[in-house]
Amino acid sequence: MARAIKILLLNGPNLNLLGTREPEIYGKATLQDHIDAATQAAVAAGFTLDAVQSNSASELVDKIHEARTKYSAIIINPGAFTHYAWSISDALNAFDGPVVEVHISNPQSRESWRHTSVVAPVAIGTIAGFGQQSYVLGVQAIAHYLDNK
Ligand code: CA2
Repeated sequence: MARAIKILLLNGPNLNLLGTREPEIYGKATLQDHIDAATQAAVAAGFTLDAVQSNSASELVDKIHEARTKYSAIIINPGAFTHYAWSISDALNAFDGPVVEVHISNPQSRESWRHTSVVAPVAIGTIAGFGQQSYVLGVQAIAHYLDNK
Protein backbone atom coordinates (compact mmCIF):
# COMPACT_ATOMS: atom_id res chain seq x y z
CA MET A 1 0.00 0.00 0.00
CA ALA A 2 1.50 3.40 -0.99
CA ARG A 3 1.48 5.92 1.86
CA ALA A 4 2.91 9.43 1.81
CA ILE A 5 4.86 8.71 4.95
CA LYS A 6 8.42 9.97 5.22
CA ILE A 7 10.60 8.64 8.02
CA LEU A 8 13.76 10.33 9.25
CA LEU A 9 16.35 7.91 10.66
CA LEU A 10 18.82 9.74 12.90
CA ASN A 11 22.10 8.23 14.11
CA GLY A 12 24.21 9.78 16.83
CA PRO A 13 27.90 9.93 17.69
CA ASN A 14 30.39 7.22 16.76
CA LEU A 15 27.82 5.13 14.91
CA ASN A 16 29.80 5.95 11.75
CA LEU A 17 32.42 3.56 13.20
CA LEU A 18 30.12 0.53 13.25
CA GLY A 19 31.73 -2.50 11.66
CA THR A 20 35.25 -1.34 12.47
CA ARG A 21 35.54 -2.12 16.23
CA GLU A 22 33.82 -3.98 19.06
CA PRO A 23 32.02 -6.53 16.84
CA GLU A 24 31.26 -8.58 19.98
CA ILE A 25 28.97 -5.73 21.12
CA TYR A 26 27.77 -4.12 17.90
CA GLY A 27 28.20 -6.88 15.31
CA LYS A 28 30.00 -6.67 11.99
CA ALA A 29 27.43 -4.62 10.08
CA THR A 30 28.31 -1.07 9.08
CA LEU A 31 25.99 1.87 9.59
CA GLN A 32 25.22 1.72 5.86
CA ASP A 33 24.15 -1.94 6.29
CA HIS A 34 21.72 -0.87 9.05
CA ILE A 35 20.41 1.99 6.91
CA ASP A 36 19.97 -0.33 3.91
CA ALA A 37 18.00 -2.84 6.03
CA ALA A 38 15.81 -0.03 7.43
CA THR A 39 15.25 1.38 3.93
CA GLN A 40 14.12 -2.02 2.63
CA ALA A 41 11.68 -2.35 5.53
CA ALA A 42 10.39 1.18 4.89
CA VAL A 43 9.85 0.50 1.18
CA ALA A 44 8.04 -2.75 2.05
CA ALA A 45 5.70 -0.71 4.28
CA GLY A 46 5.15 1.92 1.57
CA PHE A 47 7.29 4.57 3.28
CA THR A 48 10.30 6.55 2.21
CA LEU A 49 13.26 6.89 4.56
CA ASP A 50 16.10 9.40 4.78
CA ALA A 51 19.07 8.73 7.06
CA VAL A 52 21.46 11.15 8.76
CA GLN A 53 24.43 10.48 11.06
CA SER A 54 26.06 13.20 13.10
CA ASN A 55 28.59 13.37 15.90
CA SER A 56 27.18 16.75 16.96
CA ALA A 57 24.16 17.19 19.27
CA SER A 58 23.38 20.61 17.81
CA GLU A 59 23.28 19.19 14.29
CA LEU A 60 20.86 16.46 15.41
CA VAL A 61 18.68 19.10 17.14
CA ASP A 62 18.61 21.12 13.89
CA LYS A 63 17.60 18.00 11.92
CA ILE A 64 14.79 17.28 14.40
CA HIS A 65 13.54 20.88 14.03
CA GLU A 66 13.58 20.56 10.21
CA ALA A 67 11.72 17.24 10.52
CA ARG A 68 8.73 19.05 12.10
CA THR A 69 7.53 20.09 8.62
CA LYS A 70 9.13 17.40 6.45
CA TYR A 71 8.69 14.01 8.13
CA SER A 72 5.85 11.99 9.66
CA ALA A 73 7.99 9.94 12.04
CA ILE A 74 11.49 9.78 13.50
CA ILE A 75 13.56 6.72 14.33
CA ILE A 76 16.61 7.66 16.38
CA ASN A 77 19.64 5.83 17.65
CA PRO A 78 21.08 8.68 19.71
CA GLY A 79 24.27 6.75 20.58
CA ALA A 80 25.77 7.98 23.85
CA PHE A 81 23.57 11.11 23.66
CA THR A 82 20.79 8.74 24.76
CA HIS A 83 22.01 8.93 28.30
CA TYR A 84 22.36 12.69 28.90
CA ALA A 85 21.46 14.93 25.93
CA TRP A 86 18.40 16.81 27.18
CA SER A 87 18.62 19.14 24.15
CA ILE A 88 17.79 16.17 21.91
CA SER A 89 15.04 15.06 24.27
CA ASP A 90 13.48 18.55 24.22
CA ALA A 91 13.71 18.77 20.41
CA LEU A 92 12.04 15.36 20.01
CA ASN A 93 9.34 16.43 22.44
CA ALA A 94 8.53 19.34 20.08
CA PHE A 95 8.08 16.91 17.14
CA ASP A 96 4.41 16.01 16.66
CA GLY A 97 4.79 12.57 15.05
CA PRO A 98 5.85 9.24 16.57
CA VAL A 99 9.45 8.82 17.71
CA VAL A 100 11.00 5.35 18.11
CA GLU A 101 14.30 4.95 19.99
CA VAL A 102 16.51 2.13 18.68
CA HIS A 103 19.74 0.58 19.89
CA ILE A 104 21.86 -2.14 18.37
CA SER A 105 23.06 -3.39 21.75
CA ASN A 106 20.95 -3.62 24.90
CA PRO A 107 22.05 -0.71 27.12
CA GLN A 108 20.16 -2.22 30.09
CA SER A 109 22.53 -5.20 30.14
CA ARG A 110 25.65 -3.01 30.01
CA GLU A 111 27.30 -0.42 32.30
CA SER A 112 24.95 1.34 34.75
CA TRP A 113 25.49 4.77 33.12
CA ARG A 114 23.79 3.37 30.01
CA HIS A 115 20.66 2.41 31.96
CA THR A 116 19.17 5.91 31.83
CA SER A 117 17.64 7.22 28.60
CA VAL A 118 16.52 10.85 28.32
CA VAL A 119 14.97 9.96 24.94
CA ALA A 120 12.73 7.11 26.14
CA PRO A 121 10.20 9.45 27.85
CA VAL A 122 9.50 11.25 24.54
CA ALA A 123 9.40 8.10 22.39
CA ILE A 124 6.39 5.84 21.75
CA GLY A 125 8.75 2.96 22.47
CA THR A 126 12.29 1.65 22.53
CA ILE A 127 13.82 -1.27 20.62
CA ALA A 128 17.19 -2.47 21.88
CA GLY A 129 19.48 -5.45 21.64
CA PHE A 130 18.51 -6.96 18.29
CA GLY A 131 21.57 -6.00 16.27
CA GLN A 132 20.83 -5.27 12.62
CA GLN A 133 17.21 -6.24 13.21
CA SER A 134 16.74 -3.32 15.63
CA TYR A 135 16.46 -0.77 12.82
CA VAL A 136 14.04 -2.98 10.85
CA LEU A 137 11.91 -3.45 13.98
CA GLY A 138 11.95 0.34 14.43
CA VAL A 139 10.43 0.83 10.97
CA GLN A 140 7.86 -1.91 11.62
CA ALA A 141 6.96 -0.29 14.95
CA ILE A 142 6.21 2.99 13.14
CA ALA A 143 4.07 1.15 10.54
CA HIS A 144 2.17 -0.68 13.29
CA TYR A 145 1.65 2.54 15.26
CA LEU A 146 0.37 4.50 12.25
CA ASP A 147 -1.93 1.65 11.18
CA ASN A 148 -3.51 1.48 14.63
CA LYS A 149 -3.85 5.09 15.68
O1 CA2 B 1 23.61 0.04 21.13
C1 CA2 B 1 23.48 1.14 20.61
O2 CA2 B 1 22.96 1.30 19.51
C2 CA2 B 1 24.07 2.36 21.32
O3 CA2 B 1 23.22 3.48 21.02
C3 CA2 B 1 25.45 2.56 20.75
C4 CA2 B 1 26.23 3.71 21.40
C5 CA2 B 1 26.22 3.55 22.93
O4 CA2 B 1 26.83 4.69 23.54
C6 CA2 B 1 24.80 3.40 23.48
O5 CA2 B 1 24.89 3.20 24.88
C7 CA2 B 1 24.11 2.20 22.83
C8 CA2 B 1 27.70 3.77 20.96
C9 CA2 B 1 27.94 3.65 19.51
C10 CA2 B 1 29.42 3.56 19.27
O6 CA2 B 1 29.63 2.62 18.26
C11 CA2 B 1 30.88 2.23 17.99
C12 CA2 B 1 31.00 1.22 17.09
C13 CA2 B 1 32.26 0.77 16.74
C14 CA2 B 1 33.38 1.33 17.31
C15 CA2 B 1 33.26 2.35 18.22
C16 CA2 B 1 32.00 2.81 18.56
